[in-house]
Amino acid sequence: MTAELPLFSRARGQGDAVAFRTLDGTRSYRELLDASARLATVLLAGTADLGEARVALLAPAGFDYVAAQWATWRAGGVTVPLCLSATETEWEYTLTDSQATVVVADSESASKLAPLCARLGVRLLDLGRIDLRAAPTALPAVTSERAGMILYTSGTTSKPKGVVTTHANIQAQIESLVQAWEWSASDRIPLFLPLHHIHGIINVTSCALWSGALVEPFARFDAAAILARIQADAYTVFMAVPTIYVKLIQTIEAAAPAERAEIVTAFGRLRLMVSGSAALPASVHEKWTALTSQKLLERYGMTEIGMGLSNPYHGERRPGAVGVPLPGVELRLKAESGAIVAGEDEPGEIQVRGPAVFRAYWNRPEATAESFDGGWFRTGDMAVRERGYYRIMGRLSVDIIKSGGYKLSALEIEAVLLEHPDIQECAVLGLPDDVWGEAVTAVVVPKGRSALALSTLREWCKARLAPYKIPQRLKVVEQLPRNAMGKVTKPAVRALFT
Ligand code: MLC
Ligand code: AMP
Repeated sequence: MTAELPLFSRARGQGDAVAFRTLDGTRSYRELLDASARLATVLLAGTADLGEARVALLAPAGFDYVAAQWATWRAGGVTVPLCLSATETEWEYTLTDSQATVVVADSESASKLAPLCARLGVRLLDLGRIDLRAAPTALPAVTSERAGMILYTSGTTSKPKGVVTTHANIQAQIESLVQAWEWSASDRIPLFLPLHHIHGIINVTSCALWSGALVEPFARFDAAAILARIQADAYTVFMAVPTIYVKLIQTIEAAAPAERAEIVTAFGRLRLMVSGSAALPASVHEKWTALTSQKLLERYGMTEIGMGLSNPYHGERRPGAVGVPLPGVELRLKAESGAIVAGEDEPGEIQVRGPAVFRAYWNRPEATAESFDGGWFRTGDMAVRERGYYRIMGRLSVDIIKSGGYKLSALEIEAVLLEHPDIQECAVLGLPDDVWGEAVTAVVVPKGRSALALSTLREWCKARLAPYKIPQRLKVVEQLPRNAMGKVTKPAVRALFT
């Protein structure tokens, strides 16, 4: 047998252990390896190695999704996960920017993508229709320095950038968490986070499958369905974004007293509950502990670096703090003065180095070069170290919004809003919100006397932006605040709300 990546040799050792469990039954590690080898053979279509060709994936979380991801990696390709709720324009951008040559999709997604793939000349494989009966062929030897994944992340540019990670980066991201949070083959975890971001891909799915654990996928986050499984003691580990904890608290508080007591006791039996992808308000942390007696473990990460900081598995989990560097992560704070922060209580930008840090932004050498400072990745997040633990203070860029754990670019949303026939000018920002962390807010100057309402604007946006990017609030103004140079300044726009 040819040399294979450790993820697959480890899976081989799991044999018939259950990898996925749903209402329809279970699927084993052996089945996952077999299905992915057959699908890899179809992807290869007679060639020896995909040679880092980009294979886009669009399917709900589950066995088929991971079989397609593993097939791509085993055939020597690079996965480009697409967002299930994106618009056709957004899919087109990701497919063309990544120069994907194949899309693998479930039948429902395949029918949505068919016209686009035909127009772009991209091969479309429908997971519901592929004939996987033929025996798998020999698969190429894929070394860990090769690229494995491109994840699109919004940032300080209008269009999302592709973050290229190698198999070695992916492995380092996984191993760091498996070690720190003591993953084992006896773990069971629900998966309800989207699979086009690392929280769902690495922290939940890949860490579980690396460890021989069990994943229970859901088509979407559905509080009632998940709480029923919690009551059935289905899991040992739980990972979510802060918005989900807020929504769970609301659901638990609305439950009848007997059911409520059962749910909170069942949560108390989990061995680990993690929050990340956005700031967990200390009040939510404390409320969760009061309700369930679980101390949430908050950690900090980013698509480009994997996870960087974490409260300890054993030891104090401090509300409002993100703990200390994870295994394998070198981290420093760089002050505005340019000096490296030496002690405590002095803020600086988080910069990270180590084997988990991504290789480059896809086809953007300048953006890649700008994002490194002498080999250290500049996260754009500010933090301070207090009594041994780091605390995130905010972001350097005013144009990045975090809503429900999704990172959004204000510039991207502004560019779309400016296409609206009744909008003259606009500024988009994230305003504090108890449920979403930040709520996407549009401040617009209408053209002439046009009337603009939030409901019609949201409706108009639906064809152009994924649902979570669509403004939740709207303020119509006669003019945007400008500085002496005539430039719109976001802090002044923000001040309109205070
Ligand atoms: C959904 N909506 C959102 C939204 N998600 N609006 C703003 N921000 C969001 N994030 C909209 C829906 O379109 C809908 O609009 C309305 O809100 C209510 O929808 P819902 O169905 O009740 O919401 P729900 O589906 O429950 O979504 C909530 C959520 C989801 C928290 C489950 O946002 C989510 O999966 N977030 C996780 C994102 C993630 O994985 N980020 C990790 C990035 S990696 P309407 O008009 O239809 O009513 C990263 C690195 C790291 O950050 O450190 O991990
Ligand atoms: P993404 O680019 O989607 O991977 O999002 C990464 C960003 O999420 C980071 O740069 C932070 O701004 C934010 N983030 C992740 N975890 C936390 C956390 N625990 N607290 C505050 N912000 C966080």
